[in-house]
Amino acid sequence: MADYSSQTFLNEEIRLPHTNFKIGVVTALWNSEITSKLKQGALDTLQKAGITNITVWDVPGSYELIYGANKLASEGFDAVICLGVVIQGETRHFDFICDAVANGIANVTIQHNIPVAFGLLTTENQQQAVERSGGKHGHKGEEAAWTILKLLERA
Ligand code: DLZ
Repeated sequence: MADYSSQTFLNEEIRLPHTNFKIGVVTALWNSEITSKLKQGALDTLQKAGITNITVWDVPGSYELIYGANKLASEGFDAVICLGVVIQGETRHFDFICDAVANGIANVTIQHNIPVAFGLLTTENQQQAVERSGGKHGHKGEEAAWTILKLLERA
């Protein structure tokens, strides 16, 4: 069975056809102490791969990632990385946001036929988010960027 643990999978070599891709990194400002780490990890990963044409766009909350991704996709970007953190609260807001973002981003990737990364942490608490933004459960910002690079091998 394939090993999907972060390390094994992220070490796989990326062979891009070129490095002139125009990539958008859209990041939610809600929970910015964590989303800023996700963004930095994504940017570092893209830069290590030689990508220089990167547009960074901070949007208010994760719900707005849908608009951000759709706007950049309609402007001709080759790929978009969406980053956000939604922490479960006492109301059903969590479910509505997570469902909307998952469906919204899926629609963008299908309608514009470009890779769009779903770098959305959906956690029960802040600690779980910390552990996934450079802690013991890896770095989901780096993974989101790696995912995009892997898909751009076929672009
Ligand atoms: C309103 C809201 C809440 C309660 N929680 C979060 C969250 O945990 N993470 C996040 O990124 N955004 C949250 N938001 C804001 C919404 O994503 C959105 O910005 C507002 O509902 C306005 O459209």
